Amino acid sequence: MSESAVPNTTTNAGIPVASDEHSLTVGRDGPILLHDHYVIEKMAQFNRERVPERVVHAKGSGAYGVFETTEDVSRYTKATLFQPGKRTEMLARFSTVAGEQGSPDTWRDPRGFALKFYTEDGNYDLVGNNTPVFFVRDTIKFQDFIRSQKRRPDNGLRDHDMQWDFWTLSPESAHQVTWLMGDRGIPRSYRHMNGYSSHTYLWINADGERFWVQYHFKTDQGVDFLTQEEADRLAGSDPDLHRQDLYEAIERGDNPSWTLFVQIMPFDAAPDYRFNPFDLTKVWPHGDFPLIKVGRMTLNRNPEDYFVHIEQAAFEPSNVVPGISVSPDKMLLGRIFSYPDTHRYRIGPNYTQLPPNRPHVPVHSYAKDGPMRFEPARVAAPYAPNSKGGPAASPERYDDPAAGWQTSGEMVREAYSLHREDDDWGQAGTMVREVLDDAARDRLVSNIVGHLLAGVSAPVLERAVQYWRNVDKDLGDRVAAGVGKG
Ligand code: HDE
Repeated sequence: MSESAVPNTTTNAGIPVASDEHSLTVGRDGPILLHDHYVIEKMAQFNRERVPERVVHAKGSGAYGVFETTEDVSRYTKATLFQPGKRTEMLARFSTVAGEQGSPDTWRDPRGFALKFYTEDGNYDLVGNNTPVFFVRDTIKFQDFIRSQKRRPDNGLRDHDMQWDFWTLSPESAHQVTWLMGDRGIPRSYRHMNGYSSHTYLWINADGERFWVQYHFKTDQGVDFLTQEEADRLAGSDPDLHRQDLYEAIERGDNPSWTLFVQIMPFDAAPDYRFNPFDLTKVWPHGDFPLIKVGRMTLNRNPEDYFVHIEQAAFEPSNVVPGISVSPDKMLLGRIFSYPDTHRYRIGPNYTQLPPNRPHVPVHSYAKDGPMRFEPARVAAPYAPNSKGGPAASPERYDDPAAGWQTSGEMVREAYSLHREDDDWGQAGTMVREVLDDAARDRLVSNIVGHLLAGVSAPVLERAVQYWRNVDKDLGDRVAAGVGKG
């Protein structure tokens, strides 16, 4: 063996190869030989390097870290990761939504805020966004919504007319579009944005008492944004800005952190609350349910391989652990199906064995075989029940995490029942009038006008003006003047 400190290149089977530069040929100038299996391996492997990109949230970045529960919220949940003093290893992936893998990080878009906690009861995933609300409130409209934001089938171009056509025909989008067109629509970096569960979830304490909960991860770096002009410039000069920023901050030990707060609603308060608490287009004003501190997440380790750890990361709202359950939010319930389904297609049915997805606790599942399976099934018999000492589920030990509330009624296709103050424009208008200051309102008008002038025409443009007048009369008038419809 050579004295060199540099290891010899090998094939994927570990066999030393003779050249990095020359294929095996018949004579110096002769044809390449089919039995040069190393060159074949290189070409074949290359052709298979890509897995399908995520159908949404394709461009992302992530890092590992730790979540520490600094406060005592045990009276609301028995989830092990939220018990006082508990430290739980975790993975975070941040993303843009509508663009593709190579899209600039600074395009106006919501940002994904996906977290995986490797708890002692298995993986807990909280797959949220940097906004507390969403564009639609029923799963059945999600695919249409996304198609309106992506590329046209005829020319492969993105099209603002299509985006506003959908939004203006879907008034429930107004709250989220107000967020999107405002400063939060382009964060300065992934480190400078908050993360939200967006959905309402259920927490269950050790006595079986239940609470509705909303999560808010507040950035300890401070919320900061890019103006449209800055973002447009950076999209050209530095399309991977946010990926680079996150990576470099962690490399230099400037570990970003977020403080987790929750809003807690007593279980029985839901039916009479002034807003439908399961409608994803609504927030719970903090005056109604104040923020309660829980702990802090800190990202402190870059993945050693982007593809292995971030591209193959598979987050799924179906991963809830004892002490946490889902709510009757029609979007959340749709997502419970959708995420494991997309993972099976995108990275294969044994995706939970991949490094970022592997739980940090032993798996006692009866799953068996399938493509790319490398973990032996560690069960005494491949079926349940069995009398061979295999794992056995016991309702006495664990409640069903997917259960937690009761329901009854006719089967219907109808909107949520309206609560006292439910409508599509109210919370968006409150945000414009009471949350934004004058400068932020000016930027909102200018962002909306700029977006509308980039390809939106009649009749969509007229509808867009009316949409903003419905949110806030003054805002709508300013938008109308800006697009020449005043
Ligand atoms: Fe997603 N979403 N989504 N989504 N979503 C995906 O899953 C879907 C929704 C969110 O960093 C996909 O693995 C449906 C809301 C994030 O890997 C897919 C509905 C929120 C990520 C999918 C929604 C999100 C995704 C694509 C409506 C915030 C990136 C690839 C019912 C609360 C996760 C994948 C990561 C990714 C489906 C709505 C957040 C297709 C059907 C609401 C952060 O399964």
